[in-house]
Amino acid sequence: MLGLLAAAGCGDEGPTANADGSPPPVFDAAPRPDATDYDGAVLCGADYSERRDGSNDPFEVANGTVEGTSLTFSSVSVSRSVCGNFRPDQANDAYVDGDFYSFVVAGDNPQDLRVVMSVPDASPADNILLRLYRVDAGTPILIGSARYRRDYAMTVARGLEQGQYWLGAVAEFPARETPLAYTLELTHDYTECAVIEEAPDYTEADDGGGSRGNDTVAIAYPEAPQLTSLGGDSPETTGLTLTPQTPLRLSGQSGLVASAGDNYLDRDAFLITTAADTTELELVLTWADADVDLDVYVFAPGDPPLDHTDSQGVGISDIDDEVAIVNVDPASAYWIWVGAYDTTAQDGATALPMAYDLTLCPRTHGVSPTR
Ligand SMILES: [Ca+2]
Ligand SMILES: [Ca+2]
Ligand SMILES: [Ca+2]
Ligand SMILES: [Ca+2]
Repeated sequence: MLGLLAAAGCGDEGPTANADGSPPPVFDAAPRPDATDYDGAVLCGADYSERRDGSNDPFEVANGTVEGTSLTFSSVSVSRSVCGNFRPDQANDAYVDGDFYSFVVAGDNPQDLRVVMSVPDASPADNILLRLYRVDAGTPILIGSARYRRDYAMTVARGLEQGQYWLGAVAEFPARETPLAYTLELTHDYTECAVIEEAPDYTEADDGGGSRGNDTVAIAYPEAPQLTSLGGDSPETTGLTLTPQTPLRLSGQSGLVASAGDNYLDRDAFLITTAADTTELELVLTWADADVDLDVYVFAPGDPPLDHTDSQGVGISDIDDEVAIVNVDPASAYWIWVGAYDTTAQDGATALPMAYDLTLCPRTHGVSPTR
């Protein structure tokens, strides 16, 4: 379905350190009227600390440029960290504060990168986003995006080739009264979610002859996902609980049906519950190599505009084997949804109906699974 999102408004690399090693000049914009005058320096013990808040946003700030960190990530890196502040005096029309940092992936071997944002003083009222971009010929391409939920935001990007990348830390409205400190940590992704070959733990059963029995959610881009207007459809009741280190397999069939008005053909929803210690979920959707583009989403039950899959980034693509790693709450119900993207106007989706498998790997976030 969606291709990678090209972001506009990029600028040149920010200033690097002076020859004597001292910090680069600060190009902060003039303070806004009535803005609280915060000290721009951030001291947090990370490998790199934010230095020029007023100009480190190439997207929404005039003459803004990405803040160069000089950080390199390679196969010998243990971890790299960046810290900064969301500052209310940085607010613009789009959001409260956007901080963008560049770093380099080095070496001949592709890197599996896991970026985790922590904001110790965040409250549920804060709207915080984590972004990851690959820079291609000077243009930043969004390859990962995640919303801060409960106590972390995370995006995982595998197989990163050497080159320049950007991190983005964005605080949306409402603005706080005071700055909010955050840390971004880059580590090697250590997880694995192997496709299950054994018999499925649950097989789609309630779609009916017309493949509409379990649709439940419609997605018409760029609108947020919504309940279908079909009436009478409901998610498959799998009865399954997602327990850390216990992968499960769901199987289904994407039927040969026309669109009901949105961007998808057959849509299949499955109701599933997380265990008390499940706080991260990886999903691997597989199907035969043929002319069908399947996508997977994770929604709050009954509330599809609340899409937990916003972290999938590169997972939203037209390549086979969709992979998504999402932040989930413990002991909570979710709707897991598989849809066939409608490419019939381009004479596509010719391989329907198509059987698919969904391997679900639940984890406790931050706890290393056996590899
Ligand atoms: Ca900023
Ligand atoms: Ca900032
Ligand atoms: Ca189906
Ligand atoms: Ca269906």
